[in-house]
Amino acid sequence: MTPTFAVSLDALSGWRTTLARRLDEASRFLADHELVDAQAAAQVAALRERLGNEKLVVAFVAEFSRGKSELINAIFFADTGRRVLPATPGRTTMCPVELAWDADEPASLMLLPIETRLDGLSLGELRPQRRAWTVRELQVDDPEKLSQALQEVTRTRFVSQDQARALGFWDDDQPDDNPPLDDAGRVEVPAWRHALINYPHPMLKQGLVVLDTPGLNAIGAEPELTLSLLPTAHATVFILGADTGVTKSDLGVWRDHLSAHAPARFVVLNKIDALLDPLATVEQVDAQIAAQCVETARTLGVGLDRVFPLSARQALAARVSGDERALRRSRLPALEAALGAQLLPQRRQVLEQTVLGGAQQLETHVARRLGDSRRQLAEQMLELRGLRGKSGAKLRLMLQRVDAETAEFEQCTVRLQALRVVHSRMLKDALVGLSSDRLREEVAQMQTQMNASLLNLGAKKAFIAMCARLRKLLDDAQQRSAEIREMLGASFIKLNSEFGFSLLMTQAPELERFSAELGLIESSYVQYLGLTQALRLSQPRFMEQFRRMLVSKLRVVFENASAELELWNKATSSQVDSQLRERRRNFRRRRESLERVQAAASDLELRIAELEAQDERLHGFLRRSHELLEALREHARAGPVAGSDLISLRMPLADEAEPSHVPLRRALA
Ligand SMILES: Nc1nc2c(ncn2[C@@H]2O[C@H](COP(=O)(O)OP(=O)(O)OP(=O)(O)O)[C@@H](O)[C@H]2O)c(=O)[nH]1
Ligand SMILES: [Mg+2]
Repeated sequence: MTPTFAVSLDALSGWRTTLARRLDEASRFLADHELVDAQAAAQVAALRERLGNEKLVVAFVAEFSRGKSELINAIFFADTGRRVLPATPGRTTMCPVELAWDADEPASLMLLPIETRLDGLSLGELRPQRRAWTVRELQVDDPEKLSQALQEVTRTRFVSQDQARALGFWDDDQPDDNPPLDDAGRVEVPAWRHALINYPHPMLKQGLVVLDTPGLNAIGAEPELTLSLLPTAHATVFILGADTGVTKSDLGVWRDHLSAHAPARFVVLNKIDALLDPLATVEQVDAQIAAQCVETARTLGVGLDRVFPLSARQALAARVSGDERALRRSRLPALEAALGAQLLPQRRQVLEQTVLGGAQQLETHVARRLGDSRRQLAEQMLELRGLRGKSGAKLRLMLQRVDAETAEFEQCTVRLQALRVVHSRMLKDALVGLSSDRLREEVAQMQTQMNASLLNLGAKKAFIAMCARLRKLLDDAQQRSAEIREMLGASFIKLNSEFGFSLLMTQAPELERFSAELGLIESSYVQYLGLTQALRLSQPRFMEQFRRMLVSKLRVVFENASAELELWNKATSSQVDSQLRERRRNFRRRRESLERVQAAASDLELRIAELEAQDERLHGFLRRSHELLEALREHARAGPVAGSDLISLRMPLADEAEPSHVPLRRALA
């Protein structure tokens, strides 16, 4: 049997937890023994953060009343024994509702008042501003109270026409789409702009985020929802009513918001229970459902395997009463299985690659660090062994040689200084194109072009032109980082041969990933600009909101690209610093051991034995780091296993099997 979505999600999350634990074990060992520098430690921390906070967003999108909320109830909340999200006639979800779990916060409902639209701040900017939100604690163990509290997402208010216009719910140019007026001439608008439900549901605890949306064709839909939340969702479930078929407005929602995100779209033909007909046989009804699925797939241009006929209402009722047969009849399990089969392998692959790459980098880092230390130990041993039976005069000569070699080595500092100057200038040049100032300039230029065109009809063109300029900036940065790599590579070869460094050039960061992200933003915004809604951009308030949202999205891409470039450069130059430090320490050590041997000849054998023991210990560190990182990689490659027992996968903890608990520096003391 195909595992259900919940079981697959469970397996994924169990896998992630184990990966995080293995990474913790490895990184604890590396830190305890000082086998990583600050840069590598930062990389470990970033990887750890990703493993812990990975989110999986599933959005439910449809016209009004197709059964989005009911379907979410059936998939996620049936265990409460009742309907939790409002989904009965007349209880329309008025604002986007995000369900997630953040263990650092109490279970709560956070509501953003609709008036916040007037300030022009985007949802992204308002998210961290707690004061902007109305917070209600949720009583999760009382389903009745819980469901009562959540009724809040259906709340509306009546405002004057002018206020409605200012809030974006009234458009004089599109009178047909405007909401009806009450007797006093007032307009009914949503009370809230966005709702966040922090709820300790097992699936939400595992990093799932569920997005319930209000009917999208409605005038006044939040641009942030269509431009930011939907395009970044990992899967989108589009819902139709079997009783209504694909209506014109359903098609509008599909075309405007979903047609661009092909790989993770699911189409649900809900309410198949409404097709039951006392005068028809079961087979006849089934044939009718099948025919409707074919028709739907054809109209929307998706594969038939993407269309899922079901009844959310029956599924919820069946789950609440624990009736397995009725649940199968509702046909919900097929959708859940498909969601699991689509999403989880994709997530798994991303995480696996991240972990494998991270572990490999760490291992290279550790091997290099330990390799350097061991090489230096070997040199010292060779030198001391050569002293066996040597006279005092010979010892003095050797001391002089160490001093001469030290002086010769110190000449590298001038060269390193010059290298640093060139490197930092090149880096600065590479980063300037990714700066936020530069980004702002580009957006400002786009805006000037948009404003110059009549009714913003040239908006799309100006936007596409700006994206092309931004892509060029990313390409330039990539080109410059290749130049940096070339320059450093050539210098490293010289430094290695002239001064005995073992500097290693790593791959320059790939900025293509950021170009791809830019492409994603471009395609979702182009879609938006192409809509009839684009006319709304002629309203200054919407234009401002659009600009802010765009800038905040682009800033993330550029900041990440710039951070990655900087990190790589830092890691590369910190390699030089740490080797320089290590080499100096080594010269000092050589001098000290010669001095000690000079003081008492009997110390010689003792010192040699000490060095041998140190080397043995370092070898043990190397072996153990390899074991720990290999265990991490192996687990990453194995992937999630449904129903796996985490305990049985347990590796011995670092302290149980490790040769000794001594940091690298002390091991060498
Ligand atoms: N017969 C039948 N009715 C259903 C089914 N699913 C939902 N409904 C009903 O359809 C109506 C709308 O359901 P909701 O879940 O509120 O729909 P929605 O898409 O969230 O609607 P909005 O929040 O208004 O956008 C409610 O009266 C539900 O009880 C179903 O599978 N069969
Ligand atoms: Mg709803």
